[in-house]
Order: sequence, then structure tokens, then C-alpha cells
Amino acid sequence: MDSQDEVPFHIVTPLKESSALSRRAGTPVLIKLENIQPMGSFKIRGIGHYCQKLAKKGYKKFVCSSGGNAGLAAAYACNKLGLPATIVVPEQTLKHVIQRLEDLGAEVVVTGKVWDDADAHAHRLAEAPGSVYISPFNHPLLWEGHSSLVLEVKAALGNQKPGALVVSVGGGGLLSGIIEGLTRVGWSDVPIIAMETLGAHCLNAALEAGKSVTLPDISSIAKCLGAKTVCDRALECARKYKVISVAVDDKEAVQAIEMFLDDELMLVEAACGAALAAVYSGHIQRLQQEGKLEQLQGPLIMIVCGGSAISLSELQNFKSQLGMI
Ligand code: PLV
Repeated sequence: MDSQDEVPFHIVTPLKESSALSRRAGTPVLIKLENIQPMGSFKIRGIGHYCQKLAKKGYKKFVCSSGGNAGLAAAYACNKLGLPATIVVPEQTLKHVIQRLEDLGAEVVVTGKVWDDADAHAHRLAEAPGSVYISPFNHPLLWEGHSSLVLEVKAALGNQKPGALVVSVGGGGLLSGIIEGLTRVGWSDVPIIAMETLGAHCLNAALEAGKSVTLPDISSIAKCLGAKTVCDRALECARKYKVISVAVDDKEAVQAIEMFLDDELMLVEAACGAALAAVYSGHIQRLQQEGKLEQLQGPLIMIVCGGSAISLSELQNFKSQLGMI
């Protein structure tokens, strides 16, 4: 091994049976714990890989736009690579996320109402010589990095095939990477339940419209799902493979965070709550009753994507904002 790019920055995460989720779903559920990755989300898989490849090509300065988690992963990767990172985040980004970015030595630029605005600024900053733009969800190297998640599921399950996978969708990088992984291991017929929140439902809206759609605004609290337009690759994948799109409301996502905290003693952000709501709000069973999802022949794999945009006080804020307390 001649350089750091041989050693990935992500860890192999546990795939653990959840009796609480299995009971609620009425089918065995395995949780893939991406929340315990370095910097608390799956993002390090793709972003870490992407940064390592670009560093090898000689880029010296990385500019990443982010709702928070991709930025944390990029800052972490750059810190490991010994290269400077600029992370551009929108104004609503939580203070503790900004603090963590700074602790990793990143330069943090806070600008714009939502991620799309921050992203436009990041593109401008990346025009400086020697700099390179890092997308939080829209690049083949990122999808390749994310696909490692499925290889781990395959290694853990052996000959058993998953019944279905549940995944959150923001800009669609995770979905694209998961599909790349499923294809690589010969599981491309496994259904994927693609979860979004209403108000950040760019994939759902595009599938409904039959073409790419740009949402007018991000009104959901799940800001890390808040890309106004899903990437083309994810839309193409959703059409080509067995992807079932579901949009839940913010209350369902927040309720799922709370129930997961009670059941598994782990706190995740709303972007992940959207995926958990597939089970906690009964969408799996509903889809089966409606004939949209077949009877599962293997375990349901819930990708616990994690996320740092949460704390106990932020959870309380969400609940009061949504009239839940
Ligand atoms: N978050 C991106 C995009 O934000 C970011 O910059 O961090 N779950 C969590 C915890 C996430 O942070 C994200 C994406 C997703 C799910 C969705 O992943 P994607 O964007 O690859 O579909 C605007």
C-alpha cells in the first residue's frame, strides 16, 4: 500500500437485528448502523473515497457544499489527507455542526437560505486555481464509495438475499450508490423503498411529474434532505430499478426519531427519521396491502443513515414547531 487512498476513511458498520422494528414491521428488520460512522453518517463512504481520488490527482483545496453531513465527512477526509477544506452551508445549519466543522480545521462559509443557494456559492469558490468542487450527492466517485455499504450487507448475509432496503433520499447520492452496490452483488431485483419528507420530496415529485422537478422551496425540517432537484442518476435509477418512492410528513419523521431513540437508544436526525418512518408509520405494511410491495422473501434492511443535525434540545424544538407538545 503506497498511499492513504488504499485505506478507506469509513468503517465497516454492524448489521444488527432490531426486535423492536421487526415487531412493528411484522417482518424481520436488520438495521445498518451508518450513524456510527466517523462524523455520524454514511456520507464518509462516498465523500471519503471521492476526496482520496481527487487528492491523488493532485488537487490541493476542496470546496464542498452541504446541508451539514457531507461537509462533516469532507472536513474529516481533508483533515486526514492534510489538505484544506472549505465547507459551504446554508444559514439554518445548527451551531454545533458548524463548531464540529471548525474543530476539524475546515473553513466554514455560511450563506443562503437552503442548500441550493450554498451550492451555487461553492461552485464560484471552487473556480479558484487548484481548488476542486465536491458535490454532496452528485458524482460517480461518491456513488462508488457509497456502494461499499451493500458489499458489507452481502458479506454479512452471505447467501441470504434482502427482502427490501429502506433508504432516505435527499439529492439521491445514497440511492444511486446503493443501486450501484446492488448491481455489483447481483441483487438488482431487490426493491428499494426511497423515503423523503414532504417539502423536500424532489424524487417523489419528479416521479409523479414524469420528469425532473425543481421544488420551489425546502419547507421540511429535514434540511439534509433539502436539495430542490434530485440528481439525474437517481431519477434514472428510480425508473430503471424497483424503487418505491414514499414521502412522509415532518411529524412522522420526528415521531420516528423519538421511537427509534426509545427502542434502540440512538439519536438520529430528521433526514434519517424519514427512513425510519417507513416502519414506524406503517408504510411497509401499507405498501404490501396495496400490492405495491411484494411479500418479503428476506430481511428488510433499514439503512440508518444517521446525521449530526440533531440534539435533545433540537428534537424538542422540532416537536414544538410541529405542535407535537
Ligand atoms: N445530506 C447532504 C445533502 O444535503 C449533505 O450535504 O449532508 N441522510 C442524511 C443524514 C444526509 O445528510 C443526507 C444528505 C441524506 C440522508 C440523503 O442523501 P443523498 O443526498 O445522497 O440522497 C442537502
